[in-house]
Amino acid sequence: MSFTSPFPDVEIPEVSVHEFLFGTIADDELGRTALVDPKSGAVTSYGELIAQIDAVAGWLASRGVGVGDVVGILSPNIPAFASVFHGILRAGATATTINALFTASEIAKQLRDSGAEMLVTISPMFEQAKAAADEVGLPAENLIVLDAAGQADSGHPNAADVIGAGLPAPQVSFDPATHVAVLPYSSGTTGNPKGVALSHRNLVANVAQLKPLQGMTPDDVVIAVLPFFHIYGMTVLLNAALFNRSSLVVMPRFDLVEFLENIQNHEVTMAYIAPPVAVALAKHPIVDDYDLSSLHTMMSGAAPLDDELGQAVARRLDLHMLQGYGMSELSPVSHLIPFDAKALLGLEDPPLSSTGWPVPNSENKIVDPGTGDEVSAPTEGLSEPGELWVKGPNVMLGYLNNEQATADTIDADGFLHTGDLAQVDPTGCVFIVDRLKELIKYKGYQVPPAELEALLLTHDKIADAAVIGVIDAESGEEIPKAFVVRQPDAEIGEAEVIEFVASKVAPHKKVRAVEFIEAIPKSASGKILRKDLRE
Ligand code: 4UU
Repeated sequence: MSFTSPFPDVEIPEVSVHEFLFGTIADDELGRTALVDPKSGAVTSYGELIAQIDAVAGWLASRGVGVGDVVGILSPNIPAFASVFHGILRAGATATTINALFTASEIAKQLRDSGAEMLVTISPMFEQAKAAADEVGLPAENLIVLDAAGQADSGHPNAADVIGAGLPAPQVSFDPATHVAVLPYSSGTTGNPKGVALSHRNLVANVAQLKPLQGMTPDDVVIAVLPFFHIYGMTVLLNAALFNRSSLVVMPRFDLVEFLENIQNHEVTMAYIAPPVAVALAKHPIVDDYDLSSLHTMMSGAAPLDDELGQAVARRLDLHMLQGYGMSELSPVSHLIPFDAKALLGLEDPPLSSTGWPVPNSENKIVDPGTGDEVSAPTEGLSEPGELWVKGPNVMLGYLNNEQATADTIDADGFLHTGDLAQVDPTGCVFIVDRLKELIKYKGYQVPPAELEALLLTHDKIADAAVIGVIDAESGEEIPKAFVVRQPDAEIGEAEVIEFVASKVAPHKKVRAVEFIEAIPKSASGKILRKDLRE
């Protein structure tokens, strides 16, 4: 079946991200709070943020960075992330956002693949950043360490150099429909992580598509604990909240006590989370010690939310719980339970096991992966399951320098094949029921099996290996599990395999279970038969 969004189309202006977010800002909005740093209490107003963005863009331009250049950002959520990220886009350059937990070699891989000539980081990440910069040959003046004061002789520029100089933003021109604004990395349906080329139009479109569904207003205070470097935080927190003139309470990492304190102390009204946070909120006794009554809406995404769990959070915190579905390649949001289904669609809220309806200006198909035929529309209950295909202005331009992977993912009619299995009800509400693709998600973060398999094969006691996602019996969460074939006569146990991988990759990519087998099941063409492993 093929169906369109039940929401009216929205207008998507043909402008840059900067023009879209700030081009029409009113004088009386400049004094409003854009960003709060709860640790220091520092507040950045919209006016200050815009001035900082201009300064970053001006400094980059003075260094010859503009259209066609790529700048990496390696940082957890801090207020300056917003100025640097939007400064890069304002200068006409492309931002590649790097997972703040990455090891030096993972960082270097992304810098090299994206062609980044500059890297912006902060001092707690200096060691990895420097090692990666050295590995790809970036000179000291191209590694910016924002909070490194008094390091004049290190040769690394800092925030005072970059923002303090107050250089005027350059005039740049590019086509928002085709110019790459950001390059987050995703492994997509198969293989290694690839640069996801998202245009200015993609990012503008997704904020515009979300606008009528999110219900975010200038009175909202939004807690920004999901990382800005991942597409969920980038669009739904950073861009959408700034567009709506809301305030962001910026947290560098998740800590339950700090999360609860910040909600209470800053009277946070909206929270965007991934399912592991919902588990803590539903179960931890300490939650009762805080006044969280300011919260009116919470939305979960990035991995499946259990219906019971979602309802338990809604009851305990007395808030409206919603779910969204997205993918880096979709800028990312393609489906959402809106904040007011009754007013927008005349419908009751669907169960929290659903991810809601296609966002405005988009079209979906549900296709049987075996036959390639569209499944039939249900008259009642749910349709047969099939692969979810999405078409709309938020579909990426393609994977960077990878025409084959792009062609395998976006078909000739413009539909992006998500690799997720979905069912749909008669109103067009979508339920994600399984994942067809290789991708594993650990706490909402991507774990690309191909990368771990390649790493395992470098161990001299391992003859062959395959990695799949399994549900951990204790936590109920998906974890990466390795199937390992030992070299003849080699002795290697579970602990050694786990430690080996852990020493080389970011913590979320750790293998968390190991099973030794005689041979990895493979097809005639040599593809790992993941279904057989699962069974
Ligand atoms: C079951 O995780 C993301 C984006 C998530 C997102 C963003 C904004 C969710 C809601 C929102 O409003 O992107 P990626 O690229 O890291 O991972 C994409 C994959 C999907 O293909 C799917 O397998 O993450 C999984 N996924 C989900 N699965 C994402 N959201 C969901 C969900 N239920 N709600």
